[in-house]
Amino acid sequence: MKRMALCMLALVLLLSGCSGRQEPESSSLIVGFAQLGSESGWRVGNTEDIRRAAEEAGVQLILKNADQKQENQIKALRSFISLQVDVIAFSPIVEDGWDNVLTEAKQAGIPVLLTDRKINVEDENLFAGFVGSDFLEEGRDAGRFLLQKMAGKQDVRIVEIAGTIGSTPAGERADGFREIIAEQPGWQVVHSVSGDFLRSKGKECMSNILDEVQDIDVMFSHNDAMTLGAIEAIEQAGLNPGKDIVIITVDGEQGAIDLLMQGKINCVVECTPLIGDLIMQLSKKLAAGEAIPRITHSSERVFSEYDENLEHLPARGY
Ligand code: GYE
Repeated sequence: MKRMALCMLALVLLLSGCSGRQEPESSSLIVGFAQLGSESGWRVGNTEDIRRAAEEAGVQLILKNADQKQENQIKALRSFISLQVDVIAFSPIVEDGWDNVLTEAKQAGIPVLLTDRKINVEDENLFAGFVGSDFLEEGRDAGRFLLQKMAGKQDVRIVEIAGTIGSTPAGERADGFREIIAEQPGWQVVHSVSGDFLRSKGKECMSNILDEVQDIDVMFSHNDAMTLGAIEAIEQAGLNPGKDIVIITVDGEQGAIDLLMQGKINCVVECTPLIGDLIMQLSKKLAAGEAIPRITHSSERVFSEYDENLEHLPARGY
């Protein structure tokens, strides 16, 4: 019997050797990833990058897309708990409402990694760490560009097209921006509306605002998708984006960089969705029972009309 088992094992080893393929080291690691939706080019790029990184890292990825609904995301997390995955990673659509399901994950002994957005929970130990952008700094960068662009101007009227209400990027981009422009008492955010990070809503919001007021100096939009929609509305109203209205946007999708080069956008604050490799590295550590940093920020930059050689930028990949 024993001889037979050894022969079988030898045969398996021989066959796997013959295939010439090296099995990835952590092929047994299973990560459940609950994506929040597909609202923007940024998000689609993020999902693709996570799939690519998992494959390259030999991680078995179970990816569920919540189509912009928190209840779907909670359902996905519960299904990962019942499947007993090794690590749960998710990009929370809003900050509140996660205490119960994350308590269940903790009771099941499954470590949780927050990606891209943060949460408010009573017990901070319900998640191991966060990986993503520094949204407060992105808002500050948007404000710093405006200080340079509008230097010396007493009165500046700003429209803000904000992201999803209750989400980390919407809250922190708004706070960071206000922190910087507070230095200028005559500069006011005259309208702030949520376009839910969607191109269609960005267009709708801007066109409603332009029906009411035309003397807008600046639009600060929390993502490129809404910016592209809002620019359509601005052009339909007979105004020149980038000239009549200074346009500041966040993300750095290829479409926004193209409009920056055409002079229709003045400043693009980068927010990278390409965090798949970091997610896989941190997940492997968590699965091995190792500690991870509470916060891992991706590195980012600002692109603006003051940059030279924008045409030599490599393709953005999202
Ligand atoms: O800016 C936006 C996306 O959470 C950082 O979500 C992300 C934001 C990003 O829909 O385009």
